[in-house]
Amino acid sequence: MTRAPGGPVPETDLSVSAPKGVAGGIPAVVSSARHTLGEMGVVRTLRTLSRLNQVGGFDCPGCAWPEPGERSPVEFCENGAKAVAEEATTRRVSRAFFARHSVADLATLEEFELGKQGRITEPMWLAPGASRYEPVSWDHALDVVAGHLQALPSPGMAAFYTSGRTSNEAAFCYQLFVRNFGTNNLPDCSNMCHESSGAALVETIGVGKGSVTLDDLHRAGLVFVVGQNPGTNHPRMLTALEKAKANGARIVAVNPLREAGLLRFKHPQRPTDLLGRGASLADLYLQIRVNGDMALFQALGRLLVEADDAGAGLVDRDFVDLHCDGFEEYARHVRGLDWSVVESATGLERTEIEAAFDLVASTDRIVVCWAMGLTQHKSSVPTIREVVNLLLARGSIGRPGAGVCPVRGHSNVQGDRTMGIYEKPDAAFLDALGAEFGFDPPRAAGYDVVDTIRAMRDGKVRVLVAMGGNFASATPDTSVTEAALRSLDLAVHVSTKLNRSHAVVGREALILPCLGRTERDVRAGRPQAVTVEDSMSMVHLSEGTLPPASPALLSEVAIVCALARRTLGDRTAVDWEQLADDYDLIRERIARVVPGFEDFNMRVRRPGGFVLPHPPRDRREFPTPSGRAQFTVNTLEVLAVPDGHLLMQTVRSHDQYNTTIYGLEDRYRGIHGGRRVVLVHPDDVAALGLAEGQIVDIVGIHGGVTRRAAAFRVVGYPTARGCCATYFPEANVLVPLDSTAEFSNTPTSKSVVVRLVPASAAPG
Ligand SMILES: Nc1nc2c(c(=O)[nH]1)N[C@H]1C(S)=C(S)[C@@H](COP(=O)(O)OP(=O)(O)OC[C@H]3O[C@@H](n4cnc5c(=O)[nH]c(N)nc54)[C@H](O)[C@@H]3O)O[C@H]1N2
Ligand SMILES: Nc1nc2c(c(=O)[nH]1)N[C@H]1C(S)=C(S)[C@@H](COP(=O)(O)OP(=O)(O)OC[C@H]3O[C@@H](n4cnc5c(=O)[nH]c(N)nc54)[C@H](O)[C@@H]3O)O[C@H]1N2
Ligand code: SF4
Ligand SMILES: [Mo]
Repeated sequence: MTRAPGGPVPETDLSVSAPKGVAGGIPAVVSSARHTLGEMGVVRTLRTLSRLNQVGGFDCPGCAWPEPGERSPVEFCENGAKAVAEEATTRRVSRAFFARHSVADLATLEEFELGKQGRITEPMWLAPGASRYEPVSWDHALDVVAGHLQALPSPGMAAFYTSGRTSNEAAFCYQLFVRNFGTNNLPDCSNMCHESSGAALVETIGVGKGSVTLDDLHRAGLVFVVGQNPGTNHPRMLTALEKAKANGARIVAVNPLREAGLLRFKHPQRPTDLLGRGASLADLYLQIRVNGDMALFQALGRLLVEADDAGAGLVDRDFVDLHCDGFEEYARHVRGLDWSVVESATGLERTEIEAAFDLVASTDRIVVCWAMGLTQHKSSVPTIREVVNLLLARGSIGRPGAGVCPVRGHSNVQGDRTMGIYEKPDAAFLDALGAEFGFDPPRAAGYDVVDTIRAMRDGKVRVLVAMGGNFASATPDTSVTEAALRSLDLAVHVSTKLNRSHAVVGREALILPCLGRTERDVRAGRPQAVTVEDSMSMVHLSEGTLPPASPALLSEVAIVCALARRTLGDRTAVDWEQLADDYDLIRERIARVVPGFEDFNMRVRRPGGFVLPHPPRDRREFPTPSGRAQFTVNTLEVLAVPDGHLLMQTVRSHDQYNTTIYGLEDRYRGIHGGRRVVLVHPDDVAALGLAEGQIVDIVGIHGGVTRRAAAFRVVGYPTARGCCATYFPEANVLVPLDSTAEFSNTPTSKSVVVRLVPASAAPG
């Protein structure tokens, strides 16, 4: 299916069945087998999957969920198997393919088709004014990049994006190169992902990362899973939830959609499970309105404070007095909370919230897990602060079985930030970096993703270098972003597979093909391993075993070091060649710059690696300016959704990895053969005068600009009233660039006010 010249057309193969009530089971096994065997064949599949997530093997490129200490021989899920198959596929993009397809042609292909072409095997160059990519030598490619970067009037006219699969070693070298070049323009996928979590956690507990281990989750008394769809996006989390339940935990799901993975789970690798009904997961399912979570957590706070006022002793006074600031102001604020506002914001009955509160009151071993359903709203940072308020009041941070658990997406997104991929680095990090490498790093904050798009649009950024990812499709406001990308002098993509970003280019472009996680990385005759950090701050080794997809591939580390050497010339005191040839030397430098990495090379070679320090988790120490955890007062604002409109969220299907579309089966939600659907509550379908199955355009107005996504099929679906859901990235055209979260500048991909209008006769 290609993009039709007049715009998208309705998908004729699309069909809808009832949403599933259980995740995993035989369909998960069948689906992973179909994908892996189709891409890799039997021998390669067995050889590759047997090394996945094993000690001495490679880290799963799927998500950032941690591996348990004791590994089973099958330590991966359907999502992991698909992510591996996507990378370890035997298909290759040939020279002939690039010769056959002009860039304009590539831009008519769907992501699905671009990805399906297979691995990129050699550097490709789109010369100035050319219409097609042509193969070039690495030497030539490096000269092109260095030439452009050196010619810029100021280093700040380039931006250097990172997606979250990049290893610690590559990320560390990359930020070193960029800062040595002279800018902090280091936008990354985190800016669109968990930035809000980092901002809220740094402010309140002093560390921007989760405070729980897998063991804490297993020992919890109560687990909230808020704004997260683990059955699809972190499938092995279901095993942890199942274990927690077996140990007596209760689970509360908070989600506008009824997600199968939160209802019931059959372990796909446990034969006894495959025949049975599976384990039920959520004890309470709060089908909250989109963006209603801040009201929910304030309401839980109010019930807690009131019960405490009445002598229930539910506030952990010892902890609060010893470790926290601001409890009284917080308590005063939540006492004044208006229930009618809570009910309209959450769409929940007061009795439902009281039922959740009874669980909160029943244990102080509370873990709150969350993902994009909490982080991609205007009020995301205050919402997450509100989660922290509740946990602090119960003394549920720094206690076994309790804490905050932002569940990260990309497999090394957390590690990349630890390595300094950040547009607003702190002074201590820059001081250490400058001292170690003998230069003066730039101090001014750089551009994040949204500001990079603005700067490209306004002609202030002329060169974009992307270490992985798919900038064109992952970012908001597709039309604005694509126009900005088309205005560049040069775009450089270090990539494994083709995607839309390679087709939406300005004057000149380069695709630099790199090794993936699964592949052997040999430098100077010696095999190299890289390291990654998971969502629970465990750092461990990853070593690929497959022969590279092509002899011309270089590792990300080698590419970064070569770019740095060529670009910086004698402006750098760093021995880039040495670093590129021995990753142990990079780790030695990391150990001297990044706190928590002392004896890095030795400790990371222990089976399973090591865990980074986390003062709130380890010692109930809170490295905030006052040295205490902060309660906060957050003003509750309810998003105004005018009559006839819906609050739209964008989600991932079960058959995609971000902008990589594996297929058209969203099995758990019952959507088959297509993706241009909008999920709406059946009563809203009727109230809006629409019919299920009807084709509509989705229209949003923001800042006086109308945005339209054409030809979506209306599907009646169990979602909260007043809300609807579409898939990312098809709906990104509707997410306004200028609608971002306060304090984190994350695009509000989960709260877009839209109208559904009968499809126009001539779409587009
Ligand atoms: N298979 C697969 N795995 C992945 C990915 C993938 O694309 N495919 N992507 C990876 C990445 S980078 C990330 S960041 C994670 C993302 O993992 P998730 O955050 O689970 O991904 P989303 O599909 O964005 O799902 C958001 C969930 O939040 C709910 N939600 C939306 N708005 C609200 C709200 O206002 N309140 C509440 N309470 N809930 C809400 C949605 O209904 C949905 O269930 O997954 C990672 N893992
Ligand atoms: N509307 C909406 N927009 C969103 C979101 C949403 O929920 N809704 N989610 C946001 C989130 S959470 C995220 S994280 C971003 C994701 O944004 P990105 O990380 O930019 O996007 P991906 O689709 O994960 O990138 C896929 C590409 O990475 C390249 N790649 C894969 N593996 C490797 C590798 O090992 N090395 C290198 N160099 N390249 C590799 C391949 O070329 C592949 O095409 O999207 C954000 N955008
Ligand atoms: S849960 Fe995530 S890290 Fe684990 S195997 Fe599945 S995709 Fe890979
Ligand atoms: Mo993400």
